[in-house]
Amino acid sequence: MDNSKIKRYTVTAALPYTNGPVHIGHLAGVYIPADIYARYLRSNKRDVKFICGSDENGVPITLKAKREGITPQEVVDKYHKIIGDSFKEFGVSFDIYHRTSSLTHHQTAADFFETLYNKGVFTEEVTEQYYDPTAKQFLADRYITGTCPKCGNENAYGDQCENCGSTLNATDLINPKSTLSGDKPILKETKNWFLPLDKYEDRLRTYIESHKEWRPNVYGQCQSWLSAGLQPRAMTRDLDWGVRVPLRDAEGKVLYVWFDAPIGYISATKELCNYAKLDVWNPKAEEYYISSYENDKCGWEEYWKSDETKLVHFIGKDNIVFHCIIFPAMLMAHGGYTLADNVPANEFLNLEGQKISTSKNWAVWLNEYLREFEGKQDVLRYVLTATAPETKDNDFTWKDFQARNNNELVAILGNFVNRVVVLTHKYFGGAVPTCMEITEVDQAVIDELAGYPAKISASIENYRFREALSEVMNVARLGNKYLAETEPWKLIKTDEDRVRTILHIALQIAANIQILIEPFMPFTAEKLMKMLKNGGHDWNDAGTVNLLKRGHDIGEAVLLFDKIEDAEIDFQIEKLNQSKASNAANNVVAIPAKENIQFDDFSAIDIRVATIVAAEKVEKTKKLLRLTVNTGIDERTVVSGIAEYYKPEDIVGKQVSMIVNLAPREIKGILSQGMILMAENAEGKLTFVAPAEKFQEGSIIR
Ligand code: B3M
Ligand code: ZN
Repeated sequence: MDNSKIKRYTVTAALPYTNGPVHIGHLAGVYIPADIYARYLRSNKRDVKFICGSDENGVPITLKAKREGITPQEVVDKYHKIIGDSFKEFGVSFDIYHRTSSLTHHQTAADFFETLYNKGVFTEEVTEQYYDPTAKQFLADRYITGTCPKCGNENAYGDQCENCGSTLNATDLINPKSTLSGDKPILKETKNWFLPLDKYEDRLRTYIESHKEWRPNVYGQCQSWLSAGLQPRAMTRDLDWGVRVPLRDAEGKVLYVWFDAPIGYISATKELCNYAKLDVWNPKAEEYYISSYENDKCGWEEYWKSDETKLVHFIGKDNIVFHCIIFPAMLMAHGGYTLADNVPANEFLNLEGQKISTSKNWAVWLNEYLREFEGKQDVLRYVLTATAPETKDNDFTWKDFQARNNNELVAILGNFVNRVVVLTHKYFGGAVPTCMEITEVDQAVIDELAGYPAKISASIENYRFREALSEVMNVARLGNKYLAETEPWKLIKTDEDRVRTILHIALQIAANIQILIEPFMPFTAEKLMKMLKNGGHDWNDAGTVNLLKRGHDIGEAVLLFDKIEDAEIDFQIEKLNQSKASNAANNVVAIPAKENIQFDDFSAIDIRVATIVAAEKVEKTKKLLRLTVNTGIDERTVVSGIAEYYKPEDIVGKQVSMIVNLAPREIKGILSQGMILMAENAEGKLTFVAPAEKFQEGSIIR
């Protein structure tokens, strides 16, 4: 897009599902990068609308409601507030945080669908879907469980088996059951409306290929979708929660959540532009649709239907196809809409080496973080930006969090600002000193400082926020280096005028940091503004050394950051370990029982109580121990794959359960004469199966 033509920006952030709180993965993946970009634009006096809201439709919300015995509206009302509050507390500066259960959204989405329908865009297809005759309802995939045809897991869902990871069609399931009534569902015909994505394939390919500047992970995923060939996709569902399909013969059907959700960006913009201040939608009410509503010129259209508008979608990588293929196809079909100029999707953030998981409570929840690290929102914003998964998945660890706070924020940024302010008060009563004679050293610092705003702008405008933030930190490093080289605390005794110049320039560096850091760490910028009493400056003022006039009184020194102690980090790590432990304890091992055997099959196995009398590692292997075991019948050698869980010296004397009539076999050159029974949990951890009390070796286990 020709940047000279851009008059305004529409910046959207993915609408979080309102079936749970948000965690650091959401912040790192979507909301902090989006906020940095929007704040930067504002600081550059650009016209920007920063749009987000709760994604309140879809099956996950109805499942949550069913599980909690409440209505979907009650679920979304609860989490819309929790999520909205979290974003506010972290300084994510949306211009509006709307919601897709609102009437404005329902009308906007229904209107959009109707426009496509009236243009004959959709194809109508009758397909067979599972229907629960007891609940009198068609069943979405997640409402059907049954036996996985691939691995036998009896709790597979209609769309996926969580045990073996297979993607399934509901009709693949063996013995399908409805989760609503528990009864066997029947296949029943139903009509849905399909968006013929295949018909937009060429236009989409032209659109995508015109954006070779997109991040490789985004561009590549789009190309692979296109080269696989696009298929028609159903844009309606047989559900009772969501935006009702505005057609006479569509009773009991709603818009597919990924059809209405991106339209949520548009309805939020309408709401923001005072499209119509209407009450929050209440599905219990009878007056479902206001039959007509004015298509007013409130300005929202400039943000969605103008080639002078730059549209940027901030999302996580699992939303790429919806924002780069399906939503653009919808906009193309509708006509008149601007297509996204960029979709800087982040990869995923892991936590202590494992995927963040809501269901396993393996996450750092924002509301908990705020409680335990009060006032430290910017520390998390800093760490999540400095380690952002911009081009590949990355890992958040509490030790790294602590190190970056203590060694970067406290030691570099906080330390520089504190020294400058303290010295200004100590030597000049808190007034900005006059800049006397400029030396070569001073000029070099002034010249280097002048180059940072453009450098940081270039990184931000290209969505490289990690790089941009490290450049901001380099300004603080420049300040520290300047003080270390000039040592004003020594010069003050002999050359007061020199110290005036040094502190004058150092204070300007601090004032520049206040401007440059604001998009990343707004709370710190606020503290700096109060400390330097430096208001009214924006990005265009950065890079100069006359932000604070001589004689200007600055405020008292306030520490920008404080050290995070080991105990605070140990507490967080322990909390995660407890999650892991409770997951393991509660996690019913989803591995299904094997095929039934006859009693005789079992009784052929001879299992005895035995005692380990010696143990050693098997050379050149990671997993194997060589055990000498007293079986009560004889002493045997057994090779066992437990070296990653047990040290040889820790298990001598341990009683175990051992199969003694297993044919001997050679393992790594050692004849292993039997098998020690081990239990393995969901995390793959092994433990011995031993008698509850000391027992005679050779006792038979039956
Ligand atoms: N609700 C977020 C998700 O997939 C999804 C984004 C909608 S943006 C229009 O977690
Ligand atoms: Zn399976």
